[in-house]
Amino acid sequence: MDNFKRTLITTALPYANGPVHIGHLAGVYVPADIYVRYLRLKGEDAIMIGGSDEHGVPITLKAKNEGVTPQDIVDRYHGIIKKSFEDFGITFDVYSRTTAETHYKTASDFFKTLYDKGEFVEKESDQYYDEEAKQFLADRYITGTCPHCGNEGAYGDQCESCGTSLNATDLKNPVSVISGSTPTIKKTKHWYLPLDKHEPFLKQWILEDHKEWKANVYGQCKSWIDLGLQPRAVSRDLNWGVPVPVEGADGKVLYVWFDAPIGYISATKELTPEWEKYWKSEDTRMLHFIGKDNIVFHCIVFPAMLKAEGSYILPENVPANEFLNLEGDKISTSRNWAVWLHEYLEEFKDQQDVLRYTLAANAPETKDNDFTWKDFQARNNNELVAILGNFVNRSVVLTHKYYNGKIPAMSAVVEDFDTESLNEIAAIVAKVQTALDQFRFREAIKEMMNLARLGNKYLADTEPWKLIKTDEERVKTIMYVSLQITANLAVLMEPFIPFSAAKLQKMLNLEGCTWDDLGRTDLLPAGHEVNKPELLFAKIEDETIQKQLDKLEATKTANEVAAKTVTPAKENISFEDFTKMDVRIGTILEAEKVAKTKKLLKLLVDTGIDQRTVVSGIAEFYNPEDIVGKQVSILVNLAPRKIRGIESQGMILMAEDADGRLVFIQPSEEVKPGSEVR
Ligand code: B3M
Ligand code: ZN
Repeated sequence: MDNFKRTLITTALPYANGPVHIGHLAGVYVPADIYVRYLRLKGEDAIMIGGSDEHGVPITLKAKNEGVTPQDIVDRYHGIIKKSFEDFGITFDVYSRTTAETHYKTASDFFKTLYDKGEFVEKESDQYYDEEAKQFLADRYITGTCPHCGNEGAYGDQCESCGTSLNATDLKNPVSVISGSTPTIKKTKHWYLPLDKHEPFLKQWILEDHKEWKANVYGQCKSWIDLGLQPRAVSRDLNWGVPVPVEGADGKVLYVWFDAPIGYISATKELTPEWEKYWKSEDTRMLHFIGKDNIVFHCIVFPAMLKAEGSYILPENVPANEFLNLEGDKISTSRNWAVWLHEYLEEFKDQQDVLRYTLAANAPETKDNDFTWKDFQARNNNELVAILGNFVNRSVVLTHKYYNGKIPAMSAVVEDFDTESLNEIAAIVAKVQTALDQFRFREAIKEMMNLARLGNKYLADTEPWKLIKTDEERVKTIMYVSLQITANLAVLMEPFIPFSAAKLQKMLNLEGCTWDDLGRTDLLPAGHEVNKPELLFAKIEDETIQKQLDKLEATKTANEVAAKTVTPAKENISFEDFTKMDVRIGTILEAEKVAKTKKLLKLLVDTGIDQRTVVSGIAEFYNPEDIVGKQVSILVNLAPRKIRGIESQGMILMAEDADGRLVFIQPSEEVKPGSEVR
């Protein structure tokens, strides 16, 4: 580990405004947990820091929507998140939260130090202000009409309809979310971290001194730096957060991205009075485990803060991951497109390791990746059950069958294949280690599984169940070898699938092994007794998977309906544009189905002007015989179009509801055909 004496691992602090899902686990917490377990097994001084990020505007908005306080929101989700992590065996040394008292003090002091050192610049800017509520409005507190697509519900920072990112002052007809009034513009003062000033340092430190960082991380840093770094505001006008600790800053709090990374420091303080050893000595190696959307904060902003403060170390590496998608779609909390960890455990009780295994084997390390339930099932059935579980089970079962559960001594009858297989253990362990040292977790877990493959193949090739009748001596050797592979597996599995590792170690009566023991071929000495076999994994049936797929399908349908209910408004048109449409009331004279179609009816309509043929896609909702004589609205000056070979002259206007059901638009009393609609 070079010249480092200890490792400080930080993991992104999830926002406490929703539960955590598989994307969180795959991107940050499973890799970090694998890594810290690995270091602990090696006997190294390593700690893993985590906690909930409990500030920021979305939390205050959620509270407002629910009519509760922000503290209520974060209390609720901090609890849920913390429990999910525990359930999945994510072994934080401390899991804190940014509303903790220690954190307020730490963040506040940090700001004060930078302030006193003159590390900030103060600037005035224009900001929307709600005169009724008497407060400045964060971008998310303003809605208005998107200047690009006309969506009336666009936010001050982004239009979710067309995806454009906006400045609050771009919105047309801005409205305050708090009071519903039209906000005014007022001047406000904020403190900025002058990243431009730190640019030369960051350039050297990242682009020259850390060329070994993952390509996705290095690349993102490079493009930020190449664009030129700008001062960043570190305060906000908001009443939820750590108050800005200087005079005249009433109503201002630290920007959430300023206080959140300091949360790593506060949590370490909670963990140990020796926290400075981890944060302030050059022989500590600090690693930030994060997702790709957090790269700029951890590689540029936070290091600039730490550098400006002066007494802290900087991260040695930031092994950020890309995103995990779900069944081909972006995971989204608002669209409920996710596999929530607490829900997973309801369906797959005690099967944490299956998810840990799948997510690590499929980790989005170099590019975005997709989680599919089919792949999850295949990983479980074809790998965990068929290879690992099967091998381990056969070793233990045969040991009981042939030797009453006692490890046999290796006999004098040894073939090359036996020795080669024993030697292969250390070779595989070395590969796992190399991959872990380089944060290549997919490869590491693949190699771990290769040890099980080795064992499985060894048993299949040697077939002790056949030899037992003819060559008892060789079988002793075979069983000895496969039990050593099993024992090594029990230890090697630990960082990746800790629940199963613990189960297997218990089954083998194997205790206290460390990473250095791996590769040994006497982990289970002759005469050592193992316990009764227990299955480590169970097959997952198609029905179980189908249930999950159905659940997602239902979410999709619900989202489509919801999206339709609130179709965004179209762009404004002029009155002239409107008058171009000639809409009349007409009477349906004849109706018949268009052959070989499901949806189309051919209608003859009296428009008052003439009688004309119109093809209309309403056959799923109306029978031809029921609609003859009905009055309907018809756009008569739509250019004629051929539909299924029939010339359609105009269009019947229909109302369409969220389910796609079509109904006629009729005058409330009978009028003369040809009456104009306007
Ligand atoms: N809460 C953002 C996120 O969850 C943020 C991370 C903070 S890490 C200091 O993506
Ligand atoms: Zn828009």
